[in-house]
Amino acid sequence: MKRRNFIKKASITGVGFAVGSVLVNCEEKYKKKLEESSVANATDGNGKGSIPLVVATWHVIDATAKAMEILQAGGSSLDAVEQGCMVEEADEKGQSVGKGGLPDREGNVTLDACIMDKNGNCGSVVYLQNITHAVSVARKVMEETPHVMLAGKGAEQFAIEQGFQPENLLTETSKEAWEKWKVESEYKPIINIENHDTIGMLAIDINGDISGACTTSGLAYKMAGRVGDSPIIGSGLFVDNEIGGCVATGLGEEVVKTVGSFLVVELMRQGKSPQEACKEAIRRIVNKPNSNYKNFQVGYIAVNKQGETGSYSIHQWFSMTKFQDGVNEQIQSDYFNKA
Ligand code: SD4
Repeated sequence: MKRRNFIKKASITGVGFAVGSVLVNCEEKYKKKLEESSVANATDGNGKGSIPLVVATWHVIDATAKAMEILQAGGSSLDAVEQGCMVEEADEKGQSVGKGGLPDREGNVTLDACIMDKNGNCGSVVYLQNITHAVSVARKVMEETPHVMLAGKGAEQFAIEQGFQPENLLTETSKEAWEKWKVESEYKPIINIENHDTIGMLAIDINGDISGACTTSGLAYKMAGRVGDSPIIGSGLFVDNEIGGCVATGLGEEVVKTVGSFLVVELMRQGKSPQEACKEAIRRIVNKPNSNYKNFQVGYIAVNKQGETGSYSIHQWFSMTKFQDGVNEQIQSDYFNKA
């Protein structure tokens, strides 16, 4: 097949989540994890709570534990979300974040990340290669440059200048998965469950200040050059220290089209609880004319200034990890598609 046709075909299936197989896979993988965890049912939101508090997308108790360690020692929410996300970035077994992330269809691991602080400052990197801790580079962009976002080679060069060590992010396992994908699925990519493991994290420190971060290798086998929602402030992440914060996971294109995280924070500003706000943001996606939401997943988690939390997704098996009041637990998200 000619390359042009390959791109066209692959982009249809490669950017969407193949719902049948994905949801089956989701069920197997996350059901097991959820069963193993202490699970609270989140159908009515996740209630009030105290600060400090940290929440993150999916099942990442080591990451939330690290973040809470910092918060309990009196550290800032900004340090907490950065270091919490770094735990997942460094974990080679996680094939959707940092080192070991699944590559694009040309075999390149490209990372997207962003961070936002209590003052509304933010930094972001897109299409970053060869640097494991994309979230830390995003923080450096925020703190050391007059810019908000750096991309590609420029971002990599900046990271190296800042002392980050370049390394090959394509592990043997991810390389093998990519090679298998090329052989078996050249014209019809199979969407792997690992596509769902972007980590987005929100924290409130003992001063009541909110920060957030998000980091991912994006969709596996994406087109070269593709950037998702995760590094886009307002889409993958938004924090307003007066109101609350939100992070997104799932099919980034759909999150970008609805500016999802900003929407959730604005809905909380108008009086909705984090749970109601996440639900409404999902409703905006599924209620679009001709929405093919049955074929993809999107999930949001949110916190408000009072330390209430919420999470909501299109399909079942999205979960949030929450560390609050001494309990670090995985919470199954409520979801739209109950049919
Ligand atoms: C993206 N939103 O690149 C990310 C993927 C993701 O869990 O969230 N995976 O579109």
